[in-house]
Amino acid sequence: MLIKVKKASDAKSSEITPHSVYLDRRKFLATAAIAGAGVAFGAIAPPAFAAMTPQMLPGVQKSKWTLDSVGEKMTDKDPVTKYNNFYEFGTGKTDPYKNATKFKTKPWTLAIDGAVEKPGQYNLEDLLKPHALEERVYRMRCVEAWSMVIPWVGISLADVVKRVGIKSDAKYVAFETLNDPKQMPGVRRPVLNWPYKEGLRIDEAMNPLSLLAVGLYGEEMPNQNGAPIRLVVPWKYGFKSIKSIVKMTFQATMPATAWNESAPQEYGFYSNVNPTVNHRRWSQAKERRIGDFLKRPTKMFNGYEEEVGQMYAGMDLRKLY
Ligand SMILES: Nc1nc2c(c(=O)[nH]1)N[C@H]1C(S)=C(S)[C@@H](COP(=O)(O)O)O[C@H]1N2
Ligand SMILES: [Mo]
Repeated sequence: MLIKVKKASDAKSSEITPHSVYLDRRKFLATAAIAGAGVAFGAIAPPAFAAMTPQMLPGVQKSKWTLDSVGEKMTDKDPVTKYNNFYEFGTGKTDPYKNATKFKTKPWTLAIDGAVEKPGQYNLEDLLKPHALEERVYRMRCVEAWSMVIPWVGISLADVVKRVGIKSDAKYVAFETLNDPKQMPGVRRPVLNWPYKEGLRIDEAMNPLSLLAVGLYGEEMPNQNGAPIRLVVPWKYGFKSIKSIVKMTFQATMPATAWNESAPQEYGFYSNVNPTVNHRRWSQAKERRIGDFLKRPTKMFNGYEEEVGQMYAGMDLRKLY
């Protein structure tokens, strides 16, 4: 469970960082109980914020990551789209759903630069056109110890990397989110060192699990989930899965990440889900699947050890957290 060191009212705004924001325990339990009882999550958001009818994505193919392969229940679409972390639109869990309704994501330009054969300002639609979209059902685990099972739609990050052709000194890839104070009320305050930044080692980026997602539940990505394109790396804590990406830079050095800059002793570069390494302020041994009442044990690499474990062989994951 989250442990708050101080009351929110005690903290200066400069100290309020996303994962240390106060989460009222009773409110959280009540929400979990409501979800457990099968009552729509929509009850917590006024109908005025109801999004426009979502667009179905055409030609989505099945992948090997199906609901059967996960072997668990899918999380209802309501909590997936109404209980979010997207600090650019506010630090409350329902803020992104409420504040991102007018976010403009078309047209969208993705800059790809650094150690690549074909750098450029790519129009997102053109970049995606040659690739078939596939559905992948992944378990997602937030560092705040809640989790969900989400049917993403997207393409392998590796496919995009191969298309732009990386050079031999591309050891890492850095990602950046849009930083637009006009559209994103959250970036008007220095909650994080904007723009939101993330990074992967190049072998992590090339791992077949790494997904550039453009939708969920067969539909276009809702703004609050990181439209029009966001990363999904399900063996890492949720904050690695950076939303609304405008830039990918291939480079020789380990990229700075927003969370590491904000609290280096709590958030490292790797951030692999690891039940044996606690967060500085709470245990990571268990998680609450949204919709369940009881917690369940967290699995090493969020249950994806077979697919990703080899990349970390010989590394001290206590130090390289
Ligand atoms: N740009 C950006 N990306 C972000 C975040 C954010 O605040 N800003 N929050 C992260 C965190 S902490 C989590 S748990 C996931 C949540 O993704 P979801 O809302 O689609 O479940 O997004 C991640 N990506
Ligand atoms: Mo998270």
